[in-house]
Amino acid sequence: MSIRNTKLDAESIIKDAAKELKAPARRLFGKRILSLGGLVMLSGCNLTDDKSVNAMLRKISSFNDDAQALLFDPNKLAPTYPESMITRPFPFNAFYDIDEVPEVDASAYKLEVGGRVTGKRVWTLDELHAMPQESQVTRHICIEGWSAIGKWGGVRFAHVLARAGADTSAKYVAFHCADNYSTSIDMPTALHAQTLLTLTYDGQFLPPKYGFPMKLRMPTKLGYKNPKHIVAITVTNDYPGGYWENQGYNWFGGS
Ligand SMILES: Nc1nc2c(c(=O)[nH]1)N[C@H]1C(S)=C(S)[C@@H](COP(=O)(O)O)O[C@H]1N2
Ligand SMILES: [Mo]
Repeated sequence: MSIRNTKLDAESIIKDAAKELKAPARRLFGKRILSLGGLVMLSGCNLTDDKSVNAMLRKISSFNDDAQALLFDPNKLAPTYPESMITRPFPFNAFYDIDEVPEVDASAYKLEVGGRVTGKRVWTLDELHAMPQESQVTRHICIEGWSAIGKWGGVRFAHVLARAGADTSAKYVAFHCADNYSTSIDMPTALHAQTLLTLTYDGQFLPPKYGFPMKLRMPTKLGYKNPKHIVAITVTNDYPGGYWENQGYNWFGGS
């Protein structure tokens, strides 16, 4: 957002706020909110200087997360597609180039589940493969402006959480990855029927570029919320943030 030296520029404040206020929240308030008066009312901020404008934008942004969470229907399924529509080759994306994809050693690998859990905390890949497997053909949407249809297979994340004895009244599930990527999601999405801890891509073990040994796949969330190379999962009430979320991407990240 631009620096204002002398007087506050109402038009640019409204433009910035509109950007923060993504579609679901905008639907809640209609067009009325997009006046300076409406923003003052919603945020309780005075907007007398740049500092208060920034505080207002931060509030609007977290309000947007809250509104998305409120509007999230845990029983609504994302669209699925026939296998003939799979995008080939499926794109690779990460915060680094493809030649820097981490190599995770399958035999030494252990998944750690911690935080608010009372059950199984350390998992091998074999144990995950031994659980009932499901697959889905869904659309992955990246915030950078591309989308692609792919086929992932794995274990329902709700089943993993159940065996881990997770406190499903906790707010967040956080993920730490072998490449030091991180993200976190809301519990209703973690328990959604299409949220899979995937071990395969298109019928093969997940190749390194798509996140070996596992990627959490959620067709209800944007690409950056879908962590690859997961090594640790934490159930928590403390807001965990994430790699892109800490740089300003919307935390809820619904698609
Ligand atoms: N560990 C890890 N997970 C990640 C990322 C990453 O850089 N590291 N990038 C995210 C983003 S922005 C996208 S679009 C998808 C890309 O997944 P793909 O390579 O299977 O297409 O992974 C997501 N998960
Ligand atoms: Mo992305």
